[in-house]
Amino acid sequence: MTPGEMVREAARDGKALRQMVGDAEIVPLLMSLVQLTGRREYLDLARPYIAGAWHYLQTIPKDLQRRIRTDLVAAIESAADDGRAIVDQPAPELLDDMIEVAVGRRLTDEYRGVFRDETNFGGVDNRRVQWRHGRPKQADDFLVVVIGAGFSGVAAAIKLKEAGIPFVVVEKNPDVGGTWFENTYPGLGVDTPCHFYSYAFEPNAEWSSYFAEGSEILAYIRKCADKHGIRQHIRFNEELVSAHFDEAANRWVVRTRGKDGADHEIVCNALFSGAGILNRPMLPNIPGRDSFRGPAFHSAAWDKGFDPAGKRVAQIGVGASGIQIAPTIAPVVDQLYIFQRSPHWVIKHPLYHENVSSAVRWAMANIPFYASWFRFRLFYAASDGFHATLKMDPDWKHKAESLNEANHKMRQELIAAISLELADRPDLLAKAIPSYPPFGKRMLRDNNWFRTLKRDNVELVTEDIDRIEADAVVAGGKRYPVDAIVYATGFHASRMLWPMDIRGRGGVSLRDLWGDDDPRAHLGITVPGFPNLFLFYGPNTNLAHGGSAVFHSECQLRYAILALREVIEAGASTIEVKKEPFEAYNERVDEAMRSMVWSHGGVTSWYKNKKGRVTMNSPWRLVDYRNMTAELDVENYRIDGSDAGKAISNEAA
Ligand code: N01
Repeated sequence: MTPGEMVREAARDGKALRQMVGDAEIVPLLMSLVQLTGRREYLDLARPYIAGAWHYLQTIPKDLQRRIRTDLVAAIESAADDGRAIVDQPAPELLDDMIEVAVGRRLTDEYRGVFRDETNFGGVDNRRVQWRHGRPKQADDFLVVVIGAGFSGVAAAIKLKEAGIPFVVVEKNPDVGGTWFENTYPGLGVDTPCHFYSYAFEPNAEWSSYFAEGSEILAYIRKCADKHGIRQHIRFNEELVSAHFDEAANRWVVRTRGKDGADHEIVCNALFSGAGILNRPMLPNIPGRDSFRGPAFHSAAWDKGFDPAGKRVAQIGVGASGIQIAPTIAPVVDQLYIFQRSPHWVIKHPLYHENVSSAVRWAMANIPFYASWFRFRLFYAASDGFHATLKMDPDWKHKAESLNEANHKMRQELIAAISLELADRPDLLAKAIPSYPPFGKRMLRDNNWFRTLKRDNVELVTEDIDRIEADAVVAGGKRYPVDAIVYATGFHASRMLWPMDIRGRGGVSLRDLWGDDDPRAHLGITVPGFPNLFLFYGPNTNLAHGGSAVFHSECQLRYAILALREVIEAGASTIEVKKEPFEAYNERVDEAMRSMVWSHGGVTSWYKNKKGRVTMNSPWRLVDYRNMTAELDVENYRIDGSDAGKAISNEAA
């Protein structure tokens, strides 16, 4: 709906309008009011009471809240009555002030672009790439193969369709969703606020909670795929096995394998990888693993027929998956042994289990700009705010345990919170506090974790696992008899795109270039020698300070489509990043990473490869990465070949 349609709709039922505005969140309401009226004085009145972008960080007095709510109802009714056009974009200075009040901090100009991308004012997708002179005819003869129909692949399909570039998606599963389709473990959910962990171009007013369960996220991805009509472009149950670049033809030749074992070939111009990095389960090399006789499975391949009730279960691993599984199954199992190799930092979040009220959901759907401000506030709250505190201060005295004053303060606060939780269990306290600085490994949300550890039927085992036997896990010389084993042991993330065999110019494969675990790409997206190959969630693009992988995907996708626009409009065949900028970018990444927490010597994590290089994470703030990828740095690319008259069959699309 346009803002005009929204006000007319909202004003139709005055009683509902008053009631919902009476209960919805005050700061997004305030922003809607300022935007509808253009009156800045409300900002000045509220500014002193907003300390941050989470809603619990505002203390706007009740009488001021009443005034904002009453005036907003009046503004909506008057806009509906006089039918005047509503201005989508506030003037730049007013917008800067609004952003400052909304997030409780003055943001620099560099955030204006992110704001435009994320807020979608008036339903406009500001990341959308437009053809410069209308869609060129040669776009008909172009074909993109997208690997995977997870969050990135579905977005890629939607955006390629919108641009009118033919494509086909190859998906190994029978449905869309990627990791959200594959993971079905008990307690599955997201720990990034889902109003931000969703496409900016497809806001969802219906999220039932701030941090949705896995099934709701999967339903959202399915809904987006259906709404945009992309299912008919997806070849389900077909896995991409290999792809090689045919230099004579300037084409990618893709081989896929169906569930029936039959191989297929697709010839295409460009390859988009939405394969992700968290979908090849890693089982630990523990002696005797195969000798176990009971059910044993990875968290990402949960045995749906397994009923944990009354069983003795071993859970190996306490990462983001493990911390969701244990609290969910502990109440029903007979005994749960949790094997922890090293502790994670675990933090409480006041909204982690909170539902979104019906008034807020109504406001998102019916009050102009409300949803945009709601999203932007969450974007800021969950992203760059912490970044500066994750850099090592070279003069810091407590280098082993923290990085700088702010990080140290956070450490102390976390220890205080854990100590409170485990005050009556000093044995657990000693095992629960990590020695490395907060944020070194992925920060985990407290999902009743410490309470779970204290249960009578739960034991936290921190001795090294010696071996697995037919009916037990043996650790530190002690046998723990179990009926089932859950491996919450993570993924082969560093082995990016494995086990696919992707070969570029000269038959060189990504494995030749990257080795087993040292992936690199320009901006995490393009690789020299691999023309027209674009990676989403590629090297050094995982977000570990905060933020959302979906945000990065949308940045990468825009960049990839900008690159295709360059090739297609020029009537060329290929675009390929040059070696020098690729190397220079990776040097910049490594240089920036050296001072970030993830490089800390005391941390082991899936972010680092065997040599200790951080290959997974982005060292940048979200705003930096957005601004680096918002335009194509065309000078860093070679655009070659003429495709005139060389149309390929794109029947596959
Ligand atoms: O995997 P992990 P995950 N013996 O690699 C332990 C995303 N995600 O599936 O820390 C014993 O984090 C390992 O121990 P250690 C998110 O990005 C998000 O949990 O290496 N233990 C660790 O405890 C996340 O970061 C969400 O010492 C062994 C655990 O197994 C990523 O996915 C939910 C071992 C692995 O933890 C991966 O998370 C779930 C061995 N041989 C996942 N090998 C949400 O948004 C490994 N371990 C909520």
